[in-house]
Amino acid sequence: MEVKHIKVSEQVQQALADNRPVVALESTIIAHGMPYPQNVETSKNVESIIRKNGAVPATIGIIGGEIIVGLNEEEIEYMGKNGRTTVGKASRRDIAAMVANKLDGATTCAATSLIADMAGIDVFCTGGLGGVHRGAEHTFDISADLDELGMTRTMIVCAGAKAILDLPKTLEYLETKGVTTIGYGTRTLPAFFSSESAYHVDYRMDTEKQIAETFHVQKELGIQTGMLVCVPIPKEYEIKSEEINPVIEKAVEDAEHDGVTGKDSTPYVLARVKELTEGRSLAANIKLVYHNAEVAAKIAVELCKLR
Ligand code: PSU
Ligand code: MN
Repeated sequence: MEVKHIKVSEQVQQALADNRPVVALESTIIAHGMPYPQNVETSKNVESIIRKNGAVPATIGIIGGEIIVGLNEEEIEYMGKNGRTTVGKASRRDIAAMVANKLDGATTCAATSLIADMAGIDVFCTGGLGGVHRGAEHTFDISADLDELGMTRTMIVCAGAKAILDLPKTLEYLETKGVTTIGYGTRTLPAFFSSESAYHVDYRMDTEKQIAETFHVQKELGIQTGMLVCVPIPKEYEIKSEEINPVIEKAVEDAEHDGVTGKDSTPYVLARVKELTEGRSLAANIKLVYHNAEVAAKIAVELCKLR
């Protein structure tokens, strides 16, 4: 399918035309979510894990106003190196402005799932989803990721939401938007660094096939919402909530103290948590993304069998 302003790489185009599995990946995690050069290295490894599990990776970003689905190695390097300078953070609201003004943008979960849908890709894999921020009753800070899930038919595979967010409010909001939340092998909502939280997802599903079938039925019914699949971080890499939550609280306080708001809030808190844990949070973040990539690729493989 051809969409104006979107360049789909040849590999991805071919895979889609042949009904072979494709997994979309975001670039905000590269440009703003992790430091260089670990970001670029992680992104390359994620792509190779997706390939090993039978799917074609399609990392999405905007360079010089061109929306690219399937960034090549050079382009990923460019995103990873320039995240703090020229490459902005692109959510739904930013896409047209960046394209028209020939800017660089790293796409968030919201923008990536929207562009994936435009390109005909069903499954999108990331680390953590944005959500309702703590104190949202005062700041109104609710990630556009949640509304996007409510209106775009992409499946997002992630490790749940970070405890920098208000998890119960995030779940309430998803319910309001009509988004099904699925726990991969778990009934509790994974909390990113920790494999469990005190809150429940809607459904526990233990196989990729079950998840693919559910998504397929939703599409057959023409229900115009996304679906959220939460994969717990493997136990051996998790940081227990007793340990990580006080760190997160400190990072959120520091953000408030420094007057950080809006789109700068998430990257600030992520970087601060990394400093405070002396890099342990980054190591856990990388491991969970690898695991998500494996699960997402397997779901994409199962989905192709249903079409
Ligand atoms: N959470 C993470 N790592 C990330 C992000 C969220 O653990 O890199 C990024 C994702 O791209 C997500 C975005 O879509 O931050 C959400 O930002 P905001 O809260 O400003 O909507
Ligand atoms: Mn926000």
